[in-house]
Amino acid sequence: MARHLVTSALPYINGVKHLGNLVGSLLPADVYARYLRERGHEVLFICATDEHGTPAELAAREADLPVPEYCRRQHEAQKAVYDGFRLTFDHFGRSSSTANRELTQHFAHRMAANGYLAERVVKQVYSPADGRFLPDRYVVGTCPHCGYEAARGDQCENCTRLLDPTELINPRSAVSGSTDLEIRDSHHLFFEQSKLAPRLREWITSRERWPVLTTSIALKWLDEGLEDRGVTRDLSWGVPVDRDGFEGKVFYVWFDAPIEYIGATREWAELEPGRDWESWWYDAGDMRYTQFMAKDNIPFHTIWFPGMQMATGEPWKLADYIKGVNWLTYYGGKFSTSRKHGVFTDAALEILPSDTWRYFLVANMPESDDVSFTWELLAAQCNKDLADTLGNLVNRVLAFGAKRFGTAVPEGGEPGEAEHELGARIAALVAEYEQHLEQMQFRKAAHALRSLWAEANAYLGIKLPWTAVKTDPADAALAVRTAMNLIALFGPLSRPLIPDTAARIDAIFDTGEGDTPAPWPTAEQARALDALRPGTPFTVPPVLFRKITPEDVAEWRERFGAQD
Ligand code: B3M
Ligand code: ZN
Repeated sequence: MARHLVTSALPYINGVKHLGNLVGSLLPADVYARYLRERGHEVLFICATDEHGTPAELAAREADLPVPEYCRRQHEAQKAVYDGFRLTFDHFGRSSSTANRELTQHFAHRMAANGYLAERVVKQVYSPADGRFLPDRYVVGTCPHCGYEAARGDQCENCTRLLDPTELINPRSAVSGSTDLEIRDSHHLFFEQSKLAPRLREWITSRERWPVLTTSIALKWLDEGLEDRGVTRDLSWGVPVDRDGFEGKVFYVWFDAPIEYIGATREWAELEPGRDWESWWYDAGDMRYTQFMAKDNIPFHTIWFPGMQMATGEPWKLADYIKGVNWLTYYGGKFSTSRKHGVFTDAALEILPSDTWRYFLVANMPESDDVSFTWELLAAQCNKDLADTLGNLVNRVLAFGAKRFGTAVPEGGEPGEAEHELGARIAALVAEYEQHLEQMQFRKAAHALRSLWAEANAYLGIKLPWTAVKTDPADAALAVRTAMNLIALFGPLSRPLIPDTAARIDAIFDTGEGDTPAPWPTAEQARALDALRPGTPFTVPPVLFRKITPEDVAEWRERFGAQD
């Protein structure tokens, strides 16, 4: 069994996130972490809120709160939502922690000592109307590369290129809209990442089986040439730069944010004696580190952060695998936090159980391309897969079993060809499912899980115990027992995707193990389908998934502003 570190990209602090953030990093990371734990690996699953930078400052001002208080509240609000989605972080930290401040300052010292941070005077945008220097992303204008008119000064959302605000055509202040912008001098630290380009290229090209999306974005960046980038800002909210002449300046949010993966691990370790964070990060050759993120974050994780780690000259653990995904769109348009377009995670939990969301989002993960979310698709797929294929199966089998044979797994009948063939197919599907989860092919994993549920229905469709019971009760009992065994397998197998439902399935059969969840089945158990002994008491659970009605769809379209 191996040790695994799993991190999800850190959600930014300025408000509850939308479904795109969930599907892009948090959820796949959780499914993977859960799967690894099921298979007996030691897992540390780390996430945190990314709290620095101007958007936090501005959101706090809008909420009329001091920034630290705003961040504290928003952290708690996000944490509650992630608990609602059953995300099993070992620690959900905060990039504003002391641990992260110390690590960030340490990184900067090491990078400077090794000649990767250079001091430069830069021309910076100053807005007299706003009375402040404008951070990059608060200067907006036309992208010089693709012509997108609402490009931000740090990055063009349209073509994903990193920008410098002075490159923008027709720049204006995003705070006040003022076009009266001055250029003033300010001194800053620059990360000379181009010096690391050969090492980064060698690292990226030697990675095995990375997703094409990840590698292609990383190589595109290297091919275009790495530019030195400023890592300090004229702001008050952030990690202070502890260097002479830098009083009043802080590190750029993208400098301290990835370091918070380490910071949060240290926060986790500080919570209990005996935990150590260094073995996960420093000289941690024996451990496998997997990162999850949406595609806009890929450059920061394939180039920027590993470059920072290399530049320290210290043996920080680099990612072994970077899973990047495309966008989930809302009716083909952008989910947008700022424009309040699409479904927010807190609202999502108000209308449907978390398992419904988890299943749908995993089954439609934008792995090979962008995927468009629609309420119609959600309703159709969840009704079919969750309510019918799984939910109905469970209820039908248990209700019928209870009625005809009593509330214990029935005995009688001898497994024959139908059961042997079924066992072979189930074992093969379980192996396929495991492989997809291991390789983080989430859509395929959801497909395999759904196929497992469907096998149970197909088997019952052949055996028809509801009618067979009149002519051949032993064979009907065999069919019911076999179906119950399948249902029992669906508990552990469904756990990474739909943990609440899995727990309800686990609770159906009283195997004498108390509250201990059923273990992940071995290949042999999947094939034999007889782990559940005759006589095992069971209860008939209430309906697992209620159907989504056309009225629901109409209401949600209205509430969340769907447009075709
Ligand atoms: N907070 C993602 C974003 O807000 C950013 C990820 C940081 S990961 C170190 O778009
Ligand atoms: Zn552009």
